[in-house]
Formats: sequence, structure tokens, C-alpha cells
Amino acid sequence: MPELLVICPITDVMRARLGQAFSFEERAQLSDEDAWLKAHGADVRFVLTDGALGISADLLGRLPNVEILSSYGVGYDGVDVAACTARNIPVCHTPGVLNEEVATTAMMLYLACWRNFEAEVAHARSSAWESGPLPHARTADGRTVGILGLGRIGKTIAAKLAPWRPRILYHGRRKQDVAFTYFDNLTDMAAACDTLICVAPGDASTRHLINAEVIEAIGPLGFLVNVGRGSTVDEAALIAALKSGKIAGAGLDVFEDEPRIPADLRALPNVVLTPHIGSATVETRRAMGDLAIDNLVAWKEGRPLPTPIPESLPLL
Ligand code: A2R
Repeated sequence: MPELLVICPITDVMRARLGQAFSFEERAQLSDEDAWLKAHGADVRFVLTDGALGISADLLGRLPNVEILSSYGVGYDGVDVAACTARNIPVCHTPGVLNEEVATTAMMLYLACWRNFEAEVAHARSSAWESGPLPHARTADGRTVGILGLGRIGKTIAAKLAPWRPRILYHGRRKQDVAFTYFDNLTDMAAACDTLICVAPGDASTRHLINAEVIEAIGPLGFLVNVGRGSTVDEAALIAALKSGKIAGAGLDVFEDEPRIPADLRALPNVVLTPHIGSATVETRRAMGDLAIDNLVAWKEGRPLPTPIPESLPLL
């Protein structure tokens, strides 16, 4: 009897650990999902998914006895939290264990933007250097960096930036007890910084928060780095600003319609693009997988959940 349905891709390490604790089925392995759900949907008590795939209200409706949903990742924008809450199903995620990795990804993009890294690498790989150097890049040192979302990862980015001696600004819905400069208005912060780093969650409150006005405020000498969620940036407005030189460039790990990236964006010379690899290292994915499974095992054994999402706390 499959008691656990795995919706997201998992690693072999996760598969081996799940096998010791649960009888489970992976959605990707189902040859006839409809038939499987009819036969086994009522046996499923646990669900493992990730922040992008989440779970739809429709699929949840076909699993009438689900007790707990664990999401492999910190963001859970793909999970229909309201549908889970309505059925008293707590949702867990994996905060904290990926802070350093996502902050490293932000640093890679930050440095790649300022030092024109992609073009320089291409210049070295081709014989173009024999005809002369590229124009000089601009320094990454001593910049004014505005962080949208000074949470767990945002604070880690600020710490990792320290050797480059930045002045740090931040915007969120509340002022925090930190040594950085708070802006209650995002456009004002964008105008005051020369790199805007986005690491806010993707939800209704952040959708297209980085719009044409904010992007233009960053200015023709500034960069946008996004390691949060693609939905936070108005991608069409960003592409227009990148084309017209209203912003110098962008380093993007997340996109509005992943895994599709608009051809227009891919063709631009002033962007550095990575395929949502923020937390994607062997070590960090292992830690995330362990925490996602720890939550399921804790529930099965009747122990407190290690990392429920804030919205689920009233259910516990
Ligand atoms: O608004 P605040 O003061 O609660 O700050 C949170 C900020 N944030 C927002 N800022 C402006 N406008 C909003 N509508 C808004 N909603 C949230 O984002 C907080 O400083 C930050 C989120 O921090 P944490 O909850 O600690 O999340 P963590 O672990 O840093 O991950 C952030 C996101 C994930 O949700 C994934 O989308 C991505 O990074 O991996």
C-alpha cells in the first residue's frame, strides 16, 4: 500500500532513505496516473513535493486521507496552501539549510555582472583575445547594494558580500533591528543603489513588485540580480529596459515561466542567466532532502514537525 506520494524529482540518496521509512510511489513513474489515483489515492497519507510543482487543489482532492505535505525547498509558491489549510493538512518546507548556497549563487551573479564575466570567458575561449582585449568592466567593490527580502537568505547575502565592502540597503514590509539602511519604498531604494538583489518569496504580495518604474530607478549603470522568484520581476519590462539601456544588465537565476526563458532574454548580451540553481549542489540538496524527509518521519512517529510553514502553525 503506497502511503507516500512523491510528486517532485528526488535524488537517489532521498529515494534510499524514503525506502527505509515509507512505502511510496513516485508520480513520474506512474504509467496511468488516473487509474493509480482511483486505486490508491485513498491510501496516501503523506505527500512529498517541491516549491515549484507544489500540489494543486485538484490532485489534493483525489487524495482524501492526506495528513501532511512536505515541500523540498524554502519557497512553497506552488503549494495550494489554502486548500491544505481547509483540510487541516500542515505544510512543511526546508528553510535555513540552503541560505549559504543561494547566497553563493547571488554572489556569482553579482560578480559576473560587474566584471562582465561571461563575455570575458568567451573572449578567452575564442581566439578573439589575439585581436585585443574587451573594454574594461567596472569594479564590484564598494557598491551600494539594495536587498529586497532581508530574511534568512538576504542576511546571508549581506554577510557574503562583506569582503567587497558594500553599503547595504534593504526593503521589506517592516524595519528590522539591523545595521543596514531601511527603505519603506522599493523605488526609492532602487534609485539609491547600484545593484538590486531580489530574494523575496514568490506570492501575491510580491508579484511584479520589480516593475518598469523600479527597474528604471536602478538606472543605466546598475544591475538587477534575482535569486528569489521569477514572478517578482515584470520580465517583459525588464527585457525592454535591458534592450534600451535603461538598466546596465541583470543576473537571473529565476524566471517567470520556468523552465522556459524568453528567446529575447536569452539573446541579450547584458544578462547572465542560470537555470534556477540557487540551492542546487550535492551537499545542500542532501541537507534539504534530509529536512524534507525529517518532517515526514516526525509526523509518522507522532513527534513535532521540525519546520512547518508559518501559515500552518495554527493547525498544530
Ligand atoms: O516584508 P518582511 O519584512 O516580512 O520581509 C520579508 C520579505 N518579504 C517582502 N518584502 C517586501 N514586500 C513583500 N510583499 C514581502 N514579502 C516578504 O522577504 C523577508 O525579509 C523576506 C523573506 O525572508 P524569509 O522568510 O526568511 O525567507 P528566506 O528563507 O530568506 O527565503 C526567501 C525566498 C524563498 O521564499 C524562495 O522564493 C527563495 O528565497 O529561495
